[in-house]
Amino acid sequence: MSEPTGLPPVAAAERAGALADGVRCMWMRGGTSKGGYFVAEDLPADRDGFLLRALGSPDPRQIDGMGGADPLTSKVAVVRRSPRPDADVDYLFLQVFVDQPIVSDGQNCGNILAGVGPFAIERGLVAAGEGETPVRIFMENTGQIAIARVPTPGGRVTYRGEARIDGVPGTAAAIPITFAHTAGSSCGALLPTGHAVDVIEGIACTLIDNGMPCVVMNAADLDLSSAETPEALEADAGLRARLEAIRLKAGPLMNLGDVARKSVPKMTMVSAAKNGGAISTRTFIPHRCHDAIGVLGAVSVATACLLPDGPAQALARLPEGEAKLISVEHPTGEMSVLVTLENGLVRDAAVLRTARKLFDGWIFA
Ligand code: NQM
Repeated sequence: MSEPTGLPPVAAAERAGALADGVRCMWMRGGTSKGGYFVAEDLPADRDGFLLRALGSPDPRQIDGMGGADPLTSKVAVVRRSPRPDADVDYLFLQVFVDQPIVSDGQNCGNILAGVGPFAIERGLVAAGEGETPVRIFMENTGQIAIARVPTPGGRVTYRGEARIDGVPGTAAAIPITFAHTAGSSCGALLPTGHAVDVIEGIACTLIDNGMPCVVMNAADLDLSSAETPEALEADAGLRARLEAIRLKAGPLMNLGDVARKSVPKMTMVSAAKNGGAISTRTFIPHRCHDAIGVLGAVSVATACLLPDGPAQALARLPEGEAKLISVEHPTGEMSVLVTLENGLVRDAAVLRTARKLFDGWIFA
C-alpha cells in the first residue's frame, strides 16, 4: 500500500489490524463523473472481483458498495508512474457495470481523467510545481496522451476555484485538458467505414471515433426534437430498442466486434443548437441516457460537425477560423470543445474540467 498523503499519520498497529484487508483508495468527482482512484500496485490480484465487490455490482442499487447506481458514478481509475518518456503517469479507466458482473477497459473516460492529475500529485507519483503542474497522462485504454494542467499554489493541489462546468453545482479549480492524436483511438480510424455517412436500420449515421467511438444521428430521423429529458428518452422502450439495434450493427462496422456486452459505441442524437451553441445532443452511453455528454464523446461529436457531410455537419453552426470553440449543448447545459485544425484535420482538442477529492482512505471488499 502507498503511504497516505494529506492525512494524519495512521498508527502502525491500527494499520496492521483494522486496515489490513483494506485497499488504499481516493474517491473523487472527475468532471461530471465520480469514482474510485487507485494506485495500480495497491490493487489485489483478483482486481475485477475486488472492484465488483467494492462498488456493489451487480445490483441496480449497488447497495452493498460505493457505486452510485448509475454508470456515471460506477467508475474506477487505476494510476501508476509511467515508464514512458513522454508521460508522467499511466491511467487505466475501468467501467464497473451497475447491474452486470462486468469490469470493462473497453472505453476511455475523459471525465474521470480530470481527477487523475490531482490524484497523481497527492499520491506523490508526480512532484507538484509552483502555481500549476502539467501532468502528462498516458491513457492506457486508447494509447494516447492527455495533458492536464493542475492548479498547485504553494506546491499543493487545490480543488477550490472559480471554474464552472455544466452538470456540477458551484465552482472549483479549473483543470484544462488537451488531447492530441485521438482520431481512431479505439476504431483504428476517425471514420472506420471510410464514409461520413452510413445508413443502418434506415437511419443516416456518422460512425466516428475522435477519442470515443460514437454513432451520430439526426434526432428528427428518430422522431425526436432533442429537447426531451434523459428520463423521457430512457422511458421510451421503442427508442431504446431501435438504438440498440443500430448499435449492434454499428459495432462490427466500427472494428469494435460484438458490442453486446460493451459500453461503446455511444449513441448521440443531434439537432440544431437551442441556446446559441454549435449543436444540441442527447447521448445514450449506451443504455442509459447521459445527463450531459462525455468529454471524449463531445470531442467526437464536435469533430463530426466539421466533416464535409453527415447529420451533425448538416445541423451545426460553427465559428470561423482554424481554432474553433465548439459548444456542444446537452441536457444540463453545454460543453465547450476547443478544436484546432491543421490542413482541415483536427490537430488537437481541449476542454475545461474540474475535479474534487471527496475522501481518502481504505476501501473494504
Ligand atoms: O466521453 C460517459 C462520462 C462518460 C465518458 C460515457 C467520458 C468521455 O461522461 O470522455 O467522459 O460516455 O460513458 O463520464
